[in-house]
Amino acid sequence: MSDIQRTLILVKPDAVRRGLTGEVLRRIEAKGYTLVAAELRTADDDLLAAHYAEHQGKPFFGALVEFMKSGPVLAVVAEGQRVIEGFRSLAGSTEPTAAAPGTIRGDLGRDWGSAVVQNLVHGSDSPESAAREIGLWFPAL
Ligand code: RTP
Ligand code: MG
Repeated sequence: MSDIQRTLILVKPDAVRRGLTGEVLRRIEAKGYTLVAAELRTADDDLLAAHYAEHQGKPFFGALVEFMKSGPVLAVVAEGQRVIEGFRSLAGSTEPTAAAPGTIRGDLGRDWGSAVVQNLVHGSDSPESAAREIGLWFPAL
């Protein structure tokens, strides 16, 4: 059954700083997904509070926002059959030390001893999240 989706991907500030933007885009394209939009920008508190609304009040929330605005992120919309699940699979599990080799986080991430987990990429986790997040980052889409 056709289930063409869009997902919101963020190449986080740690990945941009390390020069891994091209590598992340390469993996998305090599998997066969289509890039629909991409923009390099530095997020502000309002955008991040909305993006991470589900994490407000958690102990790591402040450190997460500080990390996410510590430099530019590349916001990307990718499209394809089951791309939401597919990109989460490419990204690997949240914690880079435990993430499986072969995934973005497992191959390219590690624990740096920072206040919050730095794990290179974000990907929407459901169709509802994708619609909400694409609306936040790319209101014109
Ligand atoms: P993301 O939303 O960024 O794609 O990552 P995720 O779904 O794998 O993880 P999520 O649970 O949504 O958490 C969002 C981001 O918050 C940071 N985090 N730190 N215990 C911690 O220190 C902790 N838990 C989460 C990570 O940067 C995670 O990606
Ligand atoms: Mg998440």
